[in-house]
Amino acid sequence: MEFGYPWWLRIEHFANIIFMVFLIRSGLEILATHPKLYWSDDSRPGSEWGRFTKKVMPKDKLYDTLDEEESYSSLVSMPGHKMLGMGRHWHFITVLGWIMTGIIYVALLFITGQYHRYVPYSWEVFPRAWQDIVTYLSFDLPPTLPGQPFNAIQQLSYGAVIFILAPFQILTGAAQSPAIEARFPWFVRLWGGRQWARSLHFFGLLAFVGFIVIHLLMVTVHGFGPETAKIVFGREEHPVWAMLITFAALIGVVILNVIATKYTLSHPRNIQRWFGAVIMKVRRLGLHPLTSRQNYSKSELTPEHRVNGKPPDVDSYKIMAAHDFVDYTIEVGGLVERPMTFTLEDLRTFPTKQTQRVLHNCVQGWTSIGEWSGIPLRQIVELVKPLPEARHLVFWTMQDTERDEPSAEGVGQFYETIDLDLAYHPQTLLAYEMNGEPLPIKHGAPLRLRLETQVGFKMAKWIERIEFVSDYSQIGEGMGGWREDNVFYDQDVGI
Ligand SMILES: Nc1nc2c(c(=O)[nH]1)N[C@H]1C(S)=C(S)[C@@H](COP(=O)(O)O)O[C@H]1N2
Ligand SMILES: [Mo]
Repeated sequence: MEFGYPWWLRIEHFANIIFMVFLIRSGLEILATHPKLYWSDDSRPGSEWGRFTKKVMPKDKLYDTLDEEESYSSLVSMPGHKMLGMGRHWHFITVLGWIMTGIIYVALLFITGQYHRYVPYSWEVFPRAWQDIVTYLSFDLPPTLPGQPFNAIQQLSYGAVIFILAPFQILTGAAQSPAIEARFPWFVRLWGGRQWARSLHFFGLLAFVGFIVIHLLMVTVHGFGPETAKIVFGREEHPVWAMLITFAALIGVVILNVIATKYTLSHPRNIQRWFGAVIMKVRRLGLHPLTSRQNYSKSELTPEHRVNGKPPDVDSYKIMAAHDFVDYTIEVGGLVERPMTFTLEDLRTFPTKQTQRVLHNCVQGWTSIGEWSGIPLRQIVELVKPLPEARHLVFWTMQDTERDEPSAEGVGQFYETIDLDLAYHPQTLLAYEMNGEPLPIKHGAPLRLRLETQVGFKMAKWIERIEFVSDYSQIGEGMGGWREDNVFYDQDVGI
């Protein structure tokens, strides 16, 4: 069999460069929002094994995880400047492209038989690969394997990147999806937990970066002209042209990144709408149908569950809290047959109290495990009877973000929407207790949503009203929630 550099392989190689650059940069943006890595799913402050921030958090006052966020430069991350929403859009849109390219690439490798070049068919290859490293280190070039385009160390490292590292990165990424974690808790455990998966995903990044650096170095060592000729023309010819075309292509990639970054920073809403349309279709198809089946053991509960969002800082709320929320009511209305109002006592005396011990995934990357009790939302929905045109539920909260969290990027009443079918999921809960105690104020007292297949920001705390609507385009900025409106997240976030 003739091993070469067929046209499809060369196109794939170039597409891969573009996708990898965006994946790495947007991945760093996601890291910046919680620049700490842990081994334990508690994400206990101070227990991180790796930190990529200089910020020191106060010990004496309540801070939330938004205060820990870092702003990285656009030179490092995509798009930079604390734009997690945009980082996520770029990461997910490029990962779709990257996976598709990868599938086509691997399929073509097998169809054409080119895959043999990456498979070590004899144990001999391993000692030879070691020999090759020694040869390189003595500034010499190792011989290629008989009948192969590569030497032993090349064969092993290319094979490992394609067949081990790439799938590893996809799987550790998937292990960070709340929907997948909720439906297949064993899959999270397989990696040693959610924070292990996140840390391993980071090691995957380091491995890719290491590979890219050494790969570029080796291309230079072997001869930049002839080597780039293989990947530009398919054979060793016109080395000078090959070099020029390679440089032009690399400059093209840089220009593409500059334009994409500038546009993303200046028109985030457009990116959110365009990329979101694609990403949400994939999420709705793949992740939306998954239902949560979690039940962590009591011993796994996080002693200090992390917090995001600042409670209502207003007398009416504080007085209500001082009276253990006896005056609290929640209104359920909108497009329903029977609008209803419940007191906390009404909810507590519902016969179907449900308790669940679950992993909470903040969009920022931290996790905690908590026990939540309340009533399944499904039962409220069945009581009020949504009209046929009702499609979404809006959760209005008592939090005025301008008043309560002035550092947040946005103003107005915090709200989130969910699709009606999520309201029917078995572990979708209106929770009034946490870890066996009345819900603490910082976790959303007296009532908060628990939605175990979605990212944390959907789980509105301090709820005061639930409204059934046919669509949410007339609410706020029309994107489906306060976070969607102000920081450009997607409305449906199974990952
Ligand atoms: N009203 C309101 N609800 C909110 C938030 C908020 O800022 N305001 N933050 C959300 C986010 S981003 C997360 S991760 C979870 C955190 O829940 P916890 O503080 O109980 O851990 O609450 C969600 N609900
Ligand atoms: Mo969050």
